[in-house]
Amino acid sequence: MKRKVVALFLTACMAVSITACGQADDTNKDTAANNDAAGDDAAGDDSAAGDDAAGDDAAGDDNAAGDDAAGGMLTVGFSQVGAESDWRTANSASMKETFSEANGYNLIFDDAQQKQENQIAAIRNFIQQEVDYIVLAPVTETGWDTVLQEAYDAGIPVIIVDRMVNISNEELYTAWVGSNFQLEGEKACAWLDAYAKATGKEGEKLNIIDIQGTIGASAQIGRTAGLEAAIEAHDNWTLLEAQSGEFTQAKGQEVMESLLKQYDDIDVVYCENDNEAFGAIDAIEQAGKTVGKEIGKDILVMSFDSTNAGLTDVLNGKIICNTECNPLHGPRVEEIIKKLEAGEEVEKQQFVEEEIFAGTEDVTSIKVVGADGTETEYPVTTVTQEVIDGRAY
Ligand code: GYE
Repeated sequence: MKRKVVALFLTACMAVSITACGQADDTNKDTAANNDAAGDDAAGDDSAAGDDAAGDDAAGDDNAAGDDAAGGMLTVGFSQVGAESDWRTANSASMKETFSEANGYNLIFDDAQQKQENQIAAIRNFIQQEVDYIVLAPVTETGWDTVLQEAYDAGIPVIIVDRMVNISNEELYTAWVGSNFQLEGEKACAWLDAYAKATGKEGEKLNIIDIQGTIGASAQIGRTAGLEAAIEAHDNWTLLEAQSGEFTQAKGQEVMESLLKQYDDIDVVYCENDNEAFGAIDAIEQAGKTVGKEIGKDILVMSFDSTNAGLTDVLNGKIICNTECNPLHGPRVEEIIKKLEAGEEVEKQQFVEEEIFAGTEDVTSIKVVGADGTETEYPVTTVTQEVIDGRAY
């Protein structure tokens, strides 16, 4: 069984922890890796503006009058970013599984192929169809004011999931549920700091590469900010370069290949998701270098998400530290919708609890200092096959 992170992160707003309950997801890096690299989506549900090619929408069109009275079905329009990563595949599966017909929903699933313009078109289509709820997983934070105002004016509640929106009027969405991405970055860097100390390499110079996520996405903004703060705090840590790998394996590999030609003294590659890490590892090995655990000798690969394939690479010694990002948002969004249906108040923002995994036993826990100066301790789980088998994604 997996250990739950005990620490609860509190922001000025509030924090709610929700226990993940999920479904098995057996995607692996080979399937997810190549999906969005060329902008084409293997999942097949790449319909523009909500014509639910995934086949999981029985009632999208016959709900024009918002008639959830008919059979008590609720119509939910979900604008998904794309299918760029294993995380995203698990997230889509969670939403589809939760918002099934058997559970009383008509889900209109729209895959935007990582393009905001497709998401805006999908939301307009949902408004036209008079769906009961709009769920948006925004590709980037900015650019949502106009379309969310349109949804608001149409009286359709909008629930934001995963990444955040940055809008002038917070009233334009009803609730958000997702991860604290900056905390994820801070945890990863606290681990690296503790690992250097634990292995007697505290004062050694560390040359770091940041393979960033999609620029402007909350997951990129937070994880990059976590690293930048740690670099500021360590005189011996140098950021050689930060470049986007777009959260895909293909782009992660491409970026790493070019950086390996530029730098021959890379110590750490901080990949902002698992799929980028898979690509970076391939590039490093193809260049005749070794990924591993020894500072000063190997290239240490760090990652985020902790998907099944990501943790398998931790177990294999390829990724040294993997900070979890939990994609199982379906049940969380459903809980929000159920409360709204019952006329109950919902939290405006809900952060999910997450773990941190490592491929060594050198660091058993890390401490992160919050903005208010309080220190929180998080346990580090050493990855075993049992740990991997006990996880849902
Ligand atoms: O880490 C990455 C995905 O927004 C949290 O998006 C999500 C990120 C996740 O493509 O794998």
